[in-house]
Amino acid sequence: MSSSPLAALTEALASGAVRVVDLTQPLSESTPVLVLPEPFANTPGLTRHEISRYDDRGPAWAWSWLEIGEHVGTHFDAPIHWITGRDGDDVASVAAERLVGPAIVIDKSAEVANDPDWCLAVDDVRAFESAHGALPDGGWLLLRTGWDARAHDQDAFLNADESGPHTPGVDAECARWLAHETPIVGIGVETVGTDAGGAAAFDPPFPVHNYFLGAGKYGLTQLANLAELPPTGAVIVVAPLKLVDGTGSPVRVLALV
Ligand code: 23J
Ligand code: MN
Repeated sequence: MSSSPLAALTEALASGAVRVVDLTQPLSESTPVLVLPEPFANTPGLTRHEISRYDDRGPAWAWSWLEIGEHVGTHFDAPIHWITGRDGDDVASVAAERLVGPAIVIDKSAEVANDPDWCLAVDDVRAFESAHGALPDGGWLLLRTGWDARAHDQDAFLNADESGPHTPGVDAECARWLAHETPIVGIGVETVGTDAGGAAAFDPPFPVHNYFLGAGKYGLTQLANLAELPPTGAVIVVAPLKLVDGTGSPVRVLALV
């Protein structure tokens, strides 16, 4: 028998009783990026600049330097990303304890298959709580929508037409309630941003960003493999770069299941 919780975890990892699920999408030059409408500025995706490749510039080594936006691919939104959180934490200031915690998964992929503009409402979360228990203190709400299946294709991922992008998210009242009246520390989604594609027209605009970051909470985007997680009981490890004054960062997110 194990004498400590971490020894028990080590044994469980070795035996396969606990598995590690990678919730991170691959990061490459073809990773989809957010496109905001005029007149807003947009982020570049990833560009790699080669320094050497086992050649004259470095005979025994290969390395590159990166050009990339803070908010590209599977990434973390820090409070200072939004004006409502401007006096809050930058990425480097986020306490490590806030980056490891319980995750609950609300699966609305069937609803989203019928309506790409579908948004999570307070009643959906209440129904989840009735079935599975209260949202966990210090935890993360992960919204499964099936949108990860589109993550290899920018056009399918953004799903835009004449009226703008059509991707699922969270309605304004639910965003306010989750941020201000529940003990979770963050929300994670499979889409390009934590807000729905139509959220520029919500009141307030981009309510997940507005309320979560304003409350000192966090966002995670472009998650993968949420289908492998149970509704409750997983633990996630969220590891953004410790980027000083960063508003966000590409992140590796791992789940223990
Ligand atoms: C800036 C403005 C609007 C949005 C976003 C960024 C993001 O989704 C992001 O990556 O934080 S919606
Ligand atoms: Mn972001």
